[in-house]
Amino acid sequence: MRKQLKGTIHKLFLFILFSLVFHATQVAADPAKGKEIFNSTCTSCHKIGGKLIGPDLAGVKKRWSGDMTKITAYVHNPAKFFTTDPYVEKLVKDAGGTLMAGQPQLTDAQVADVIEYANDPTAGAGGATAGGKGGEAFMPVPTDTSLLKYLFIAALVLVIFIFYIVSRISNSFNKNDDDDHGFDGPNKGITLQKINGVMMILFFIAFIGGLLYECSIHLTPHYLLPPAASNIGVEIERLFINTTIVTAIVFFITQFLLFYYSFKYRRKVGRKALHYSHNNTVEIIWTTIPAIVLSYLVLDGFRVWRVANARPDNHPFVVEAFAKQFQWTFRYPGPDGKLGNVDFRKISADNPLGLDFSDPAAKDDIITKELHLPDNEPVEMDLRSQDVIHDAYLPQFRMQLYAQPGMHNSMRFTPIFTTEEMRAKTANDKFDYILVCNQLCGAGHYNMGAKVVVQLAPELRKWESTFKPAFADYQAATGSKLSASLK
Ligand code: HEC
Ligand SMILES: [Cu+2]
Repeated sequence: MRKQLKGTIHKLFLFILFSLVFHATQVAADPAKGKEIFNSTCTSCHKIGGKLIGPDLAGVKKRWSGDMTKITAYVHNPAKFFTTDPYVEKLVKDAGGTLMAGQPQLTDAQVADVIEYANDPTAGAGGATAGGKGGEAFMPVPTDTSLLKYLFIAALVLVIFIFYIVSRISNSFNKNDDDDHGFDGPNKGITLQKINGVMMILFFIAFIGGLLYECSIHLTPHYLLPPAASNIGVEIERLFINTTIVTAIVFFITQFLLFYYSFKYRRKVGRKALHYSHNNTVEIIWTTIPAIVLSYLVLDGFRVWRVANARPDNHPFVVEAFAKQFQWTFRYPGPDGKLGNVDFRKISADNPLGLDFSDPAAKDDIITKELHLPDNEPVEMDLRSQDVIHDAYLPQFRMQLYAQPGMHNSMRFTPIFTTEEMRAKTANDKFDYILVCNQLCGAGHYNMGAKVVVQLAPELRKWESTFKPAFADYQAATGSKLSASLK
């Protein structure tokens, strides 16, 4: 009996202890940890103190009546709430129809940390301003879409108008079939054929005039990219310009002939079409010239393709760009010059790139939010994606390659101007190279970019040395979690 009672009391005691510990881990949300998770995982869509792709999270706890179980379930799997919870449905609607990406890799405690921080970023986080660098919109957030509506209405009016004109024209053809002004009318006065012919010429003049006007505005340094900033980029630009010149010449000649002949050979009473069946000289000319020009363009392109894809054994500077909705993260190999192994199954809030720390080469890798490249050194940029297809586009370098889930793509090029040099070239001391996503990857696509800096190798090493290895952060994070649960 006594023994039984003792056992029961023992169990009761253990139960109370467990619930206390459980409760403690529940309550002791750590906003400082939350800030880190927020910056690494949520800033691609959330900004505290403003709307980005998702809503402003400040004061979020109150909106969910402090129900952490529900918030946690939502953050883990938002889709579950979309059709059942009117509040979430409204959130989704306000976010332009985007459902939040689920974050199942976060533990309950981590969600509590991050919500604690996001709910009130000033509490316990040393008065930090929300979001830090990652929370800033890379591109300005479009807020006013009313113009689109007007464009849509204008397009609709235009379509109706075109239908109206077409029906009028076909009516007038029907009516004029036999009368004086129709198809077979007299060859004097204003005939439909003359109107059509003159309109062809007028259209051509207006069209070419508009085109030249457009070029005079947009083919100016303000809108064009600055000179190509990589060795491959210079070649690609040359290919691009050659092709543009050739096609532009052909375009002007053919368009001019199209409209001019429509005018010149408009129907006239008494004029018969000439039956002209064959001319060998003409055939030879318009076969050989395009053949030669096209062969040149293709072979030149092929040569550049081979250079761009060559893998000379010249020990390139290696960096990895990691893509996920909607941000870029970069990884440098650290002192050993070797990127460590990765495994997508190791991706977690504490290890956002999924580094495999059992590989010694991974232990000194560093993770950054800016892409720094050495000047005049061959660079190999490896690309990875966590979720969907993204596209690493470096416009000033004229380089672009897909980042695909499950694939390791890489591109090689040599930057040829430092950021400073480019600032001088563009006479713009605020100039910065950028990396942007060039594949429509979701609602936050427009915001998926990063700053790129090209600098001399010693400066770059100095910049690299300001970062702790990712492993140190990982150890600190997992270690402190361990000690927190022991407390
Ligand atoms: C891919 C973009 C994206 C990411 C990344 C993201 N969210 Fe969201 N979040 C959204 C959108 C969009 C909404 C609006 C509701 C919806 O669409 O589900 C939302 C809504 C929320 C809400 C409800 C807000 C309210 O006002 O009630 C919470 C809480 C939330 N997110 C937390 C997080 C946390 C924590 C993270 C990081 C671990 C995160 N989100 C990462 C896009 C994102
Ligand atoms: Cu993208």
